[in-house]
Amino acid sequence: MDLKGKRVMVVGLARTGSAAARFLVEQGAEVLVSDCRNESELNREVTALAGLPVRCFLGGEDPAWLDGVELLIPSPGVPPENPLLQAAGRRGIEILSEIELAYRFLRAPLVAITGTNGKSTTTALVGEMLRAYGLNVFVGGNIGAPLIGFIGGEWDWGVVEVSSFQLEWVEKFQPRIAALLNLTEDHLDRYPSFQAYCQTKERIFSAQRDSDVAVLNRDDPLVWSIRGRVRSRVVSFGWAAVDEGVYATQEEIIWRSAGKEERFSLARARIQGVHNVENLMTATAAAKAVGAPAAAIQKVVDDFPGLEHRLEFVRDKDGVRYFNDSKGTNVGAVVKSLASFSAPVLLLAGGVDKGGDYRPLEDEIRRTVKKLILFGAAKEKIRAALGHLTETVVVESFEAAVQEAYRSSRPGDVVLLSPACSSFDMFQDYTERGKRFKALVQGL
Ligand code: UMA
Repeated sequence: MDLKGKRVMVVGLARTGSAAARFLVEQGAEVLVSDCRNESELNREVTALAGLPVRCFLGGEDPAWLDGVELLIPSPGVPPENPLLQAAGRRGIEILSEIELAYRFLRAPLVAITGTNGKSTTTALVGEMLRAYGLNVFVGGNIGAPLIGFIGGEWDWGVVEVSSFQLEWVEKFQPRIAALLNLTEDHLDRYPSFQAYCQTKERIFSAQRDSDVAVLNRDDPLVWSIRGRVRSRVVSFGWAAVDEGVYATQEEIIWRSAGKEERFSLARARIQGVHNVENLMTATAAAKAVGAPAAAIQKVVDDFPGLEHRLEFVRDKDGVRYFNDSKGTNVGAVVKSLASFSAPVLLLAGGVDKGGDYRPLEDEIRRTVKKLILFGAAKEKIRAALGHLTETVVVESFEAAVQEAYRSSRPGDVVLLSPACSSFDMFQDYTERGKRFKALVQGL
């Protein structure tokens, strides 16, 4: 793909847009960047581009900015209804996601991981397994580091977390190994239906060929139904024993292929919970498809400490354990997080509602939540859906939620921030929310 002299517009000037603009300048493109926020809100990002031949169009979305543009690169957070994307579509301007653009220039083969939940943990696990194998590996994508930033490196493999947003504008993106963990409701504020969201996720497999591998979850009917539609070789994982693929018991993960078998003990694993065994099964399937030896996989099963903001233990204060699960931004994630506890839980939830249904939480709330503490824009909607199931309070601020949990907890309880919502009403993103929670908890 030759970008020299091509007029390219990048839409959105945050992590993805900044990295894409830099890369396009290096390639000799004529680079335009737009963002609906104005210059005062984007001070840091604009300053970082100072000195580069980039023209910025800020504080709106005017289709006239597209005159002469031949290629448009939307940031993942920019929805298809965005006026610039709509106008570009009408004018026949090519639109490619940043992962598609990056893919065309990266020389390393890719392991790509998607799913509603567990994808960051699984991506990190695969990266660690391949490093333990001795490979030179990068780990990027939706996990926080745009793929485009890794172009030019001498990588043996890349491990990429991929979101549905990033899959909206892919064409040739062809991971050598692609995994789909699970599909539950998420981002229904962006997609017209759950089916549309699932179809977008499935695009991770669309350019694969028969020499590639698709890792699919046998226990998730929607994911498993994809097996008939992929061209690649299917490697499956799930809880029931199989002769080909990966399965697990409470004690170990078992990998079987063409009469060979390897067993990985879970006895020393630091990450706990049913969902983490599923993440480990996926990671094992992917790492074995790359060729990692058993010792490299077992080392990571034993040592991996878990990710920040994902069921992260914060502290024990007066016999009450506090956990930061700020990355629990959808109902399915919170169901799995609650399932990890047997102690009474005080659950802090709320933020921006994503248009889904809160009722899948009912059973876990009845089983383990002794108090529901609700904050943010969605608090009344969640109270209406779940408030009758346990003691429920609505508070006016995030700080008040932590104080309420502190006052109402008793030794042996768990205080869990697992919001089931996105954070944008109060925070820049879930990481800022998680860090604020940890600071408040440390201050108790
Ligand atoms: N903007 C516009 N017009 C719009 C919408 C947004 O100009 O219509 C501008 C905003 O003003 C802002 C910029 O676009 O300046 C934001 O772009 P972005 O939201 O894509 O932000 P990035 O920092 O580039 O982060 C993106 C991913 N964000 C989203 O998908 C929302 C990050 O995933 C990812 O880590 C990063 O690229 C690197 O690949 C975050 C996320 O929340 C973690 N992902 C969702 C999830 O995991 O559920 C999908």
